[in-house]
Amino acid sequence: ENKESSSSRGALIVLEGLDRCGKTSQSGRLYKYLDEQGHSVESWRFPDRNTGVGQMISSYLANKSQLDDHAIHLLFSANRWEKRSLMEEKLKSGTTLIVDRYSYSGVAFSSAKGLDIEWCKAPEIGLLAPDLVVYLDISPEKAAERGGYGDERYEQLEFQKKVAGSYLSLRDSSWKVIDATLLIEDVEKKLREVVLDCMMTCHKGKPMSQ
Ligand code: DGP
Ligand code: NA
Ligand code: NA
Repeated sequence: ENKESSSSRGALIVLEGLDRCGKTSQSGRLYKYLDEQGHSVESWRFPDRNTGVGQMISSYLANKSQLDDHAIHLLFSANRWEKRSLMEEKLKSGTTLIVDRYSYSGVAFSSAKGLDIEWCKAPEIGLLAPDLVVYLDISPEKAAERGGYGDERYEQLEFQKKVAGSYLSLRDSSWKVIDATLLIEDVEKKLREVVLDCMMTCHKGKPMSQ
């Protein structure tokens, strides 16, 4: 056995999907499971509303402030950049991160407003690349039925339809797509399977990608 490859890093696991796809409950359940199994794991989310930038984003989402579409796009991206070094540190020290939304949300939501997709992708270049992207798949109509949306800016059916279209064009064959309309326990089970599989690969010494 090669010592080097057994000194393992953590996996960067990203969950994506429309608002009300169940991402947040699933990341909580996944975190609890992995933690109980004795893995070093943390649950993260973007936007991280606790930072200064995050508070500006939060106020924008609550319709308490107005910002140019490009300006808010760059703030969401900055919010990921300000966590980048900590993220890298955690992964290198062997902690797996379950991240609720990442760069794909940035590109999907802003390009759904009509911003140029390449322009949207540019500020994300250089952030850490996920080891796994899981898309919790639900139609915008079904998502809207789930106890209704809150008051936040993007929680509107017509807009979510555009976001769904953007996600579809961003998806590639490496994404694991899980039917988010299954029973919560079944989604959880499928999620565990793809995540454990990914963690095995990382533990075999797959290098961290940029
Ligand atoms: P959440 O806290 O996951 O409910 O996210 C808040 C809202 O912000 C949600 O509608 C998704 C959207 N969002 C998340 N990340 C980004 C981003 O990077 N850019 C844009 N434009 N919207 C985002
Ligand atoms: Na939301
Ligand atoms: Na985000």
